[in-house]
Amino acid sequence: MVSRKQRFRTALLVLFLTAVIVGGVFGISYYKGGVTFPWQVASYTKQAKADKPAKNKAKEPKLVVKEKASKEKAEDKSVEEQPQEEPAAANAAKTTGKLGYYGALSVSNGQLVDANGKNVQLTGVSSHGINWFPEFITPEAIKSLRDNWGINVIRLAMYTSDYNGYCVGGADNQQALKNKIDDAVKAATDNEMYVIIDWHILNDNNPNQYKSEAIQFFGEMVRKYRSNENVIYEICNEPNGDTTWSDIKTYANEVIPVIRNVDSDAIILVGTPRWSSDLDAVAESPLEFDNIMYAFHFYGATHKSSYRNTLTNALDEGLPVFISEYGYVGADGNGEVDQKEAEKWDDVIDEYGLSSCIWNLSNKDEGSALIVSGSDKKSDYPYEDLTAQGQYFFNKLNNLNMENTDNDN
Ligand code: IDC
Repeated sequence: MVSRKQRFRTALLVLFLTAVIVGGVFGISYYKGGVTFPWQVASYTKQAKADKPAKNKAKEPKLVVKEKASKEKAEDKSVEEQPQEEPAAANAAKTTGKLGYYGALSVSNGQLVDANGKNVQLTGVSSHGINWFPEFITPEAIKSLRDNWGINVIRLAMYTSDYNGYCVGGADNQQALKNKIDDAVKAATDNEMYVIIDWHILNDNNPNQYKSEAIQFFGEMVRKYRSNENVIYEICNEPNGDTTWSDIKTYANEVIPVIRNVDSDAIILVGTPRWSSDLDAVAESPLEFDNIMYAFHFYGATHKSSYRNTLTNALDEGLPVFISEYGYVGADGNGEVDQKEAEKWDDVIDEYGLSSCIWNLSNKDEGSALIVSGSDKKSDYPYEDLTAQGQYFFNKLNNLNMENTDNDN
């Protein structure tokens, strides 16, 4: 028989064990956070309410950012699909290719040649005076001429005596001109182009007038650009008035050694009497330096067959000639393109593979400017912003570049 005392003890033990087991299970669960006791509900709800906006806050900006980002992307896409998204160059007139870059050049048998002795033809534009229209000679402008028109040479015309010229405008002006040249040489180099530094004498008709300035200037230039194989030095634009070839020789024989002492093989262009047109006098008594070319300039509406004969006679005699400046308009830089003469001149240039720079890259209101005077463009010119001479030149480049591209294939 089980006594009452024993039953009572057993019941107490069962109760105790149950309490231990139930308590243990709840304890562990509570510890792990898996059980919510009724007394906890109120505070949990409070906490949850407090947490929720916080969580939303943390999420919301993310969502907003995401939404914005994807919206922006959608907007980007719609812009991308529209052709005008490409900035300034979008409606620029572009030729079909680029003229070649040939590395270091030299003069051999009256021809400009590359390292393999192959004839090289440089075709490009001359600036107007960099002291006159500096805004047309920027790195962007030079790059756009290379990319859009495909030219492979740019001439930097720095007047010496006319309008803020190097020799008459003071020290600050000189520094500004040298800075302009430096930016342009760097841009030409970056874009694999040749660049001509032109000592643009004109109303100072005899180069000996500023000979010591020229010596100083070219000395400084050649020390700066001695390792630039693409830099060409033009030591006097257009001697004129009663300046003779003998005067020019005196000048050249002093200035050329200044360049040669530092850069023994740079190409040097030398202006010739009567606004760089008298090659007969030169052919009779050329300079005794290597890698020299003589400048010949023509303006088609003024200079016709007798001028062309002078040029072809000199070329036939083997004189190295560079057309460092020309126009299809009048010699005063104005008037209309003479279409018939332009074609005849171009035929000679093509036949002899001559290098040339057209005058001038500006929007001055004159026939020789390449850009119309109403245009505010300084690079990436649309075709309709080109003058008659500009359009004629652009069309010529397009044909040249097409030939160039064909030859490459
Ligand atoms: C002209 C410019 C003109 C400027 C003038 C200054 O086109 O805007 O007012 O010079 O005298 C040259 C010269 C070149 C001339 C050009 C046209 O090298 O400087 O530019 N020309 O006259 N030789 C023949 C013609």
